[in-house]
Amino acid sequence: MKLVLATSNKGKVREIKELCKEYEVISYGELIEEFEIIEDADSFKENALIKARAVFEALKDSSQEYDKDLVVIADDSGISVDVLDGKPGVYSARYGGKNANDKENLYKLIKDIKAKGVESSPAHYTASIAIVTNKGEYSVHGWMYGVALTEAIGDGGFGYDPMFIPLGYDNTLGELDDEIKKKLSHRSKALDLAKKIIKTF
Ligand code: ITT
Repeated sequence: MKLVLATSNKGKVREIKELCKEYEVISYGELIEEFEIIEDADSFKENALIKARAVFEALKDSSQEYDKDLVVIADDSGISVDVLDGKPGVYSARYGGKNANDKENLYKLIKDIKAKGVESSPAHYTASIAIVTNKGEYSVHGWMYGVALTEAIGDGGFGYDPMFIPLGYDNTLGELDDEIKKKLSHRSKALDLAKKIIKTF
């Protein structure tokens, strides 16, 4: 079965391909030209559904790519920091400004935690995975808890990983092996649940 990913985030594509080796996984940009999707909901769940629906409809419109068993998957995710009352949360991708890149978002978050007068704060990642098919729509979630630091260490992973230490470890996801993140991550937990649904198709 082919799974089409409704994302243009290369870090997510790499991780989801790694985590779903039993399926043929392709990003929608390999099928049609990528387009802007406005994620204006206030929950991870709704934003993931917006992305999956938009790509499902776009593939349906581009008749040559459409088949009735099409399965589109979207991931909406982010980091929530306790000392910032859960920010940036659903705004994680735009925390450093509308067109901010991963590094700008990361350093803005470090600056804001420092401004609270602390060196670290409990934090967690959330991932909502939406699945859109002809048979219906489905949503699942996964979480990873840990500590957000006021420094970036290591260059593994992507996004906020260099400032995040998962619970039970002493190093950031920027330093830890990819295999460790694979076992612990919000994305892998949500995908484990998504696979239980996909298996029934
Ligand atoms: P798509 O919407 O195209 O999927 P995006 O990057 O805009 O790509 P989101 O709206 O879901 O994706 O934003 C997620 C943000 O949270 C983004 O800034 C990521 O870098 C960050 N993020 C999500 N999962 C992460 C992870 O596993 N490690 C580090 N940062 C992560």
